[in-house]
Amino acid sequence: MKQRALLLVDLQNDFCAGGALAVAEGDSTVDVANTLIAWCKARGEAVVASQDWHPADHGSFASQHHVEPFTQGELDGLPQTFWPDHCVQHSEGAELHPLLDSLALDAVFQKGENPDIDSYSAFFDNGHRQKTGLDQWLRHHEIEALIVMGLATDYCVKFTVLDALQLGYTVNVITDGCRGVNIQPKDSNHAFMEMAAEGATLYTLADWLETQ
Ligand code: VGL
Ligand code: ZN
Repeated sequence: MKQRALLLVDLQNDFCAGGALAVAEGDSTVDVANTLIAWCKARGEAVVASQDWHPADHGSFASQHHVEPFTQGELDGLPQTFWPDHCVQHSEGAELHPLLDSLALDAVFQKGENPDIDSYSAFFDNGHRQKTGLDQWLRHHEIEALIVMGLATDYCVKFTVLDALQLGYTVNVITDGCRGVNIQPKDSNHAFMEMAAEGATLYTLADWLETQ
């Protein structure tokens, strides 16, 4: 069996109820995460997380451009959705969800620190110009397969999964551990279809636990 890790994407206060960029039912993913954490730990598998971690003047913030949140524009030559200010470094909104079993995390990889470019994927910025330490860490631990879940389905989960596939990882996505922004109502469905088309395998938590 290939060495495997659980990768929890952006389970942060700002994407949950009351947060600056709250996604519907974002909080409901935390129970799924804690179940998977316990399941992985019991098998000696690694558990890692990503954390959106922006400076207060990040270029993805609508406030920096004096436009309405959720409008489209451009940042450093790339198409960009402008977001409400969110996950500002050291703010409460940037913290991992308080009910997440954070003590179980073997490593946390921050992303989105460069104000000039957004960084949805836990592996690279949106221009694939810079890498986080995630790929190195996984290689160092000889991990070849991932279980991925988190927030938000249509942005950070999707781009993390697509990059992981491109980097050669086997990727399993736990769909009920994900929730999306859904600027367009079907964005999350389309994101799951795209992940599957590129080679990810989709499971509900129940299916995963039953079939492994
Ligand atoms: C995310 C929008 C902006 C995410 C992060 O975690 O999916 N989405 N920053
Ligand atoms: Zn962000």
